[in-house]
Amino acid sequence: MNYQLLTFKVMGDELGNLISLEENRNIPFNIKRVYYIYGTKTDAIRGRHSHPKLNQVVVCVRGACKFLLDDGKIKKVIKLNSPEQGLFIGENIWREMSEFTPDCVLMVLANEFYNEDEYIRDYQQFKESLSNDKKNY
Ligand code: T46
Repeated sequence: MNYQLLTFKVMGDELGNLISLEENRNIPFNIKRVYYIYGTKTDAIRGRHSHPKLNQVVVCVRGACKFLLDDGKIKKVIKLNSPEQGLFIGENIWREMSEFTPDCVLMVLANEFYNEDEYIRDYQQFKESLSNDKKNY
């Protein structure tokens, strides 16, 4: 499946901790956009879409939540609860985020600007897009 859990280097000293994120170094793409998600209701389910042409790294800088990742064949649940880790999500992965703690803050780095036309928000369409992809090879 096109995802990876990245572990970042922490610069820690007696004052606290600092983590630096740099494009094409510890973030595996050019960074065009950063957004963050916070104040999510604890019973909310966000996401429920895929991206045919977007790479992202999600960092849970505070609190915790769960990511369900689905490539059409395999489903994987990942708990994010550390600012020292980043979840890389590549192309063609259906994602659903849930079980947000009240203090959860997700910071997301993306390799493209926001484009609503690039979202697939219907699961059946997501499955069809995967078989269309295969036909193109
Ligand atoms: C993803 C997961 C992890 C913008 O105007 N600009 C932006 O850059 C983004 C990301 C969203 N929006 C607007 C579109 C909607 O009106 O903000 C609203 C909420 O977006 P959405 O419902 O897509 O949020 P999530 O939490 O379901 O999904 C987001 C990202 O959209 C998505 O790419 O992978 O976080």
